[in-house]
Formats: sequence, structure tokens, C-alpha cells
Amino acid sequence: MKRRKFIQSAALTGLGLTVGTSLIACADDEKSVEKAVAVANSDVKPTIPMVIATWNVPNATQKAWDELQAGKSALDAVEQGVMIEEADVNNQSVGKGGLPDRDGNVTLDACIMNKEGNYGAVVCIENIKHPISVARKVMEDTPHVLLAGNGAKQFAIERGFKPENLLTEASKKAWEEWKVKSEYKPIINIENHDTIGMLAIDKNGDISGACTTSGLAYKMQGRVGDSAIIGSGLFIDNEVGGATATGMGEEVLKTVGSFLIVELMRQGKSPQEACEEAVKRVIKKSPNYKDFQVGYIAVNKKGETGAYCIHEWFNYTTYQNNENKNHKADFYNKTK
Ligand code: SD4
Repeated sequence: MKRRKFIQSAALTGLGLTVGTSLIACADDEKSVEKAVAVANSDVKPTIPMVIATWNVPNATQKAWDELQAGKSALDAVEQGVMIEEADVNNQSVGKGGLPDRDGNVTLDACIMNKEGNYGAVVCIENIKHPISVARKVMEDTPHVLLAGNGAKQFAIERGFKPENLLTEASKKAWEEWKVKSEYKPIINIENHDTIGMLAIDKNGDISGACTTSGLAYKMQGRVGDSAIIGSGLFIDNEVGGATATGMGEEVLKTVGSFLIVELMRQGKSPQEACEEAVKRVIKKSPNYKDFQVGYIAVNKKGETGAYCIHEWFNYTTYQNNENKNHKADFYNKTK
């Protein structure tokens, strides 16, 4: 099925939520994605340093790559990289400009993990454009690993983050249009999945990861997904590699997908095999898998990458071998 057709029928059948805004926005460059995939699958040898991120985020991977080239750590690279998407008001699934919950509040989740296996996260934080940097401060400056809601916001303000309105006119308009027919229950058909999860390996061979999102659009107030939860949206083990997720957070949480992928790689699976196994675990547990998307990316210590998802058109970006490239992920549901 062609991408544009997929998007249309997805919206009609209930998969509409599973399609990311950037994916919709670039519905016209189907050919260039396919070309990139063909090249990517044929000749990329794993090398480090490297960066891999969910979705089509060349500016974010470029920034992370530049950090690595400047000799910065993988931790700096992933933080700086995902900040590009947090600040981009056109990305309606991350940071400023994110689509709000059903009551109009933009609430953000983010987490970061470093090579020592330390973790910091914020969930349901409001009015702070760069939750990933607050997550890093939680990791580095507090005895805790996870701050939520108002406490996270107060902590951020104490650390010098400036509170601001994150609801842009475009996202407000989209929410107002949604409200016309809204029912006060989770409506999965309108979500989108452009969370950015990023993994990087620096010149020393050390790995770190970051994941940041505004979560599912029009979620219930207070809803927290997988993205900021260790082992689900992100997991790093510097002995093995890392993994990160996008898609229906509830399903990723139920199967602790990123931790699973890293453990499977520890047992000898390639990143690709491990991502496929984690997606199949979701499918096994959820007979309604046709109604939602889950996608994973992973990298091992050699810089070998993997990606897999339930439905076609999840894509990801790598900066490796001096090339910044978008790739289409292989997928489970091949029934047309
Ligand atoms: C969540 N996994 O909150 C996130 C959603 C997502 O792009 O991937 N959005 O469930």
C-alpha cells in the first residue's frame, strides 16, 4: 500500500493515531525514504561514533553528530540532539507546540540515561520547553530519579528554567477542532507518534540515550506514557547497547520493551532480531494490535543498528559513517 493511501485508510480504520505528524507532513517524499532505505540496507557498515533516532529528524541527528565530532560525550550529544525537536514548534508531539491533553494542557515526559546506567526523568511537566534538560538535572543534582507534575516544574524553575506557554496557536486550533466531537474517554484514533528517542555512541565507545514527548494527543489529564519510564521508552546498558521506543505507550509499558531488547542483545541477538522479538511480544499480548503502532530502534556496542514496528511507515534517522540518513523500518503487519 502506498504511503498516502495508508494514511487515509489508517485515519478511517482507527490507525490514524498511529501515524506521526512528521510522517504525515512528509507524505510526499515516499520515494526519497525508499531510496534511502535501499542504500542503507545495502552498504552501511557499523562504525562509531554514531547516532540513531526515531522518525525523520535530520536536524536533531546533525546536532548530536556535531557534538560527538567536537569530542563531547554521548550524553551531551543526545541531550543537545533531542532539544532540537523540543524547540521545534512544528513538531506537535514533542516539547513546545506539542498537542495538549483533552483539557488543553501541554504535559511533557522525558528521560535520559548515561553510560553508568544512571537515569533521570520528568513526567507530566508543564510550561518547560526542555524537559530533557530537567531530566538530566534530576539525574545529576538530586537523590531521585523521577519527578512528576508540579514538583518537576518547581524544580526546573529553581534551576533557572523559564516557564512559558507551550500551547501554540496551531496546537490550540487542532485541540479546539478535536473538542467538537470529543467524548471524555481515550480516543486513540487521533493520536500521533513522533516522540523522539535518540541513542548515541561517542568516540570512547560509550553509549547514552534520551527520549522526550508530549505523549498521546488529547490524553486524559495526568496520563503518563512509556517515554520517560526506564526500561520501557528507553534503556541503556553500556556493556551491551541501548533501545528506545515510539508509539502506543501503554503497550510498550506492558512489555517493558526497551529493557527487553537490551537483554535480548545481551543474550546474543542482533539489534534487529531483538527489536523484532520485542514487537512480537506486544502483538502476542494484544489481540487488537491492528489498532495501534509500536516501533523500536536499537544499537549494540559495535554500532550495529536495528528497527522494527507493527505497521508500515515507521522510520528512523541515523548519523553514521559521515552520513545523515533516513530509513524505513521493516514491519510486522504485511496484510494489505
Ligand atoms: C506515549 N510513546 O506517550 C509516547 C507517544 C509517542 O510520538 O510515541 N508519540 O505513549
